[in-house]
Amino acid sequence: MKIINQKADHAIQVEPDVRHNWRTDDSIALFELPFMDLVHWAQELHRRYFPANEVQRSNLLSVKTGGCPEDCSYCPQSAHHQASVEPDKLMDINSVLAEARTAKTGGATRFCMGAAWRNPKDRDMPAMCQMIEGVRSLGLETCATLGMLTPSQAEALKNAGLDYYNHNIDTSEAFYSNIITTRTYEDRLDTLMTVRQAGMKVCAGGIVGMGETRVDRADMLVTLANLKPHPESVPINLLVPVEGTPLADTPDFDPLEFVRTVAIAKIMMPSSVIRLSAGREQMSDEFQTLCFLAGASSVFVGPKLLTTDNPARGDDDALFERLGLNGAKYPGGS
Ligand code: SAM
Ligand code: DTB
Ligand code: SF4
Repeated sequence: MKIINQKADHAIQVEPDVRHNWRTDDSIALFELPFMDLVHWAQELHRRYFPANEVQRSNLLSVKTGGCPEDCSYCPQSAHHQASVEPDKLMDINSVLAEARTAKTGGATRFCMGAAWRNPKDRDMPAMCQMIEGVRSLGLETCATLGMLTPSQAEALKNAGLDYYNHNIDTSEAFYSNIITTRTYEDRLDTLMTVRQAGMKVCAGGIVGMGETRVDRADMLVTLANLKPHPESVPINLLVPVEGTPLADTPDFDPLEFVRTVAIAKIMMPSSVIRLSAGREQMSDEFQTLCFLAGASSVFVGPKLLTTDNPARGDDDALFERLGLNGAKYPGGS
């Protein structure tokens, strides 16, 4: 076993790269590594599995907004909170497809449809399946995040051509009840298993900066990294504090600790795509760049996430150009 952490007593197993026997101690030892060693290791692993200078772009659309019966304390769409999101009904298919066309023109390769549901009702399924079929026929990969699923709903989505299903564990099991009380951690893991059994790719991650401890972040990553197989896609969200939600006044999170979390997600799940998800609007270009260096290789593009702001397309294009990402020519300096 190669010892990576020279300062700590705990030796970190480094081979094989992809494994499912992570312990909290391992994850904490990673958090304690010198920043440069950690980011260097994450970047090295990233390059073993993915092209070095490519960042995949997904586009999010809220197809059913607000009025959600769940009480997730970070979420402006919960009916339990007083955020200014107006509840809306399920969008019609033509409007969804118009958004998908715009997303494709803007360079997105995947289109993710989100709904503020605890779970879809069976009567919503035909419309959802039509949307998925329509988006797929435009040549985009499809993703949906609709809450908990029954096995037959998962199968219907798979048959409609859904490539990815997003369902986050959000935080550690220990911290979870501080954030959500209307469904359990176990419910979340069950949904992930249902998605996997239906043969779809799994997108599962969490949120950083909700007042959790480093041990909670370490534990959240252990839970994700011990899923077998690993989720193909792992979104790491920085909390977007929204007025009217219980987490509105949460203090700003340390950017370097966020970058560490991204790097550790990459080290623990090197063959998975780590997505730098919510929170980019609050980040500087330099902060985002450090996340890419730490192995994040996907972002949400377009001016809105579900209900909150995301960087304008032009700003993202300019950053991609400055970094020479996705074949952009590195511009001459002025
Ligand atoms: N209702 C479905 C569910 O919760 O599974 C799907 C949509 S829900 C908005 C998708 C994910 O967005 C949540 O699990 C959470 O990780 C993330 N999210 C929601 N609000 C957020 C916020 N204010 N900041 C960061 N991430 C957020
Ligand atoms: C994920 O992990 N983050 C995205 C997506 N999956 C669905 C959602 C972020 C939502 C941020 C708050 C909002 O815009 O309402
Ligand atoms: Fe509802 Fe999803 Fe928001 Fe929770 S995160 S309140 S389930 S929309």
